[in-house]
Amino acid sequence: MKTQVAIIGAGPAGLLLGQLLAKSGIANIVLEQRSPEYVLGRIRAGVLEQTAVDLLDEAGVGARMHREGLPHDGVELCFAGQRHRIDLHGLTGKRVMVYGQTEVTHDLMDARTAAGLPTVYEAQDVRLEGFASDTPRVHYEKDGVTHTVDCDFIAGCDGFHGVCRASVPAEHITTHEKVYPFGWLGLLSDTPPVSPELIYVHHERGFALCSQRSKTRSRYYVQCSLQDDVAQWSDDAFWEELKSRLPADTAAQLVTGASLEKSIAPLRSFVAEPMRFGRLLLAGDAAHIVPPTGAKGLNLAASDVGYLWQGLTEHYRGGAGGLDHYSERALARIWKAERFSWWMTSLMHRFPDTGSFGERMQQAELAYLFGSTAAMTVLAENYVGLPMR
Ligand code: RFL
Ligand code: PHB
Repeated sequence: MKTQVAIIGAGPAGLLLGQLLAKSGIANIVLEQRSPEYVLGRIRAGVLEQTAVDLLDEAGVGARMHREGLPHDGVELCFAGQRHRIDLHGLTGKRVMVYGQTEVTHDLMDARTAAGLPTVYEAQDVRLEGFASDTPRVHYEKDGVTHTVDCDFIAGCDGFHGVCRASVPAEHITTHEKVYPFGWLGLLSDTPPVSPELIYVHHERGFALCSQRSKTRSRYYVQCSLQDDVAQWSDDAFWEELKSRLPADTAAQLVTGASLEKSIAPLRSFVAEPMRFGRLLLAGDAAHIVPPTGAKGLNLAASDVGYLWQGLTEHYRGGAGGLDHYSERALARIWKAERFSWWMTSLMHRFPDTGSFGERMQQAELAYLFGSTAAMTVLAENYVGLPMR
């Protein structure tokens, strides 16, 4: 078959790009190696910046998000047993939207089906060819048959472990990486959130996060060892560990219940540069990873897609330059979000080598933060998301 843009990966980046391109009259196909059920079963992000909300609206998939999502005006940080609120809206005039990645993906999948746009799930052995030329191709296997897609561009939206970045010859790509010596153990439950806003907790036993998906569904995390096996963590052990890291009055209000999902995520900072290789364009986790502490991963995937959509639209309208600046524009925003996510992670977690000096530095930084409107504004403007330039 022939199309204009072959999109690899049906995560939020691939599906959002497909929807926006279709809106601009640009033909596209999405090739995804997993089943739709598998894609929807991954429990990931929960916080959307206004920029991501605007792009979902632009793609015409925002209706349920505005009905069911929870706008949050603030966020809390807890240290030395004290909860402190950052007034996001008061400090920046902006807020964030709590709406799960699962729901975003669901809405995008439904819109793609309703628009009759071609999507191939369980596309195996995707291979890229000729992206250094003007006539790239993608090959894949489905039900034992090999298929070929001739296209103008390949959009690599296939996540950190995908085939697109891996297809770039090593001499054309530079990577930067930091791996953190701990993970996050997450638990999802049908219990009301312990507090109306998110609470990020600094504690000597390790970091914890109280998040949510709705007024009746909660998502909690505790920092854990990378050697931990999720099977060793009973629900009771999780709740006990979480309570031990919360202030006593907050722990007393925590409603516990059976887990719907429990998993361990490693933490990593990673950037690949550039993001364009001839007619292959990377977007989202395929090009960069942030530790989840700043809630930036899904939001960066959305802003990459925003820049890519603008670039491809300009290209097809005959305007020069849009795609030439894609990588540079996207990376300028990515590096700032990498910095913020690394900073929040460094501030809030217990590291093996934190020691008493490191602990005092974290305490001093947190004490400074809550004594300074300037410092709180810096945190708030990064948390709600920097503007797309
Ligand atoms: P995805 O979601 O990984 O989707 C990539 C898709 O590509 C498919 N694929 C392939 N398809 C065809 N052929 C191949 N060879 C393929 N290889 C892979 C995969 O099956 C998949 O469907 O990447 P995308 O679209 O770039 O989206 C990125 C986001 O998923 C990610 O950044 C966020 O989930 C990160 N993240 C968070 N981001 C936020 O903005 N706010 C948060 O609150 C937040 N919390 C989180 C997070 C990530 C977490 N984990 C588990 C990593 C919390 C956690 C715990
Ligand atoms: C989540 O709800 O999964 C979540 C929220 C905020 C974060 C990370 C994850 O920083």
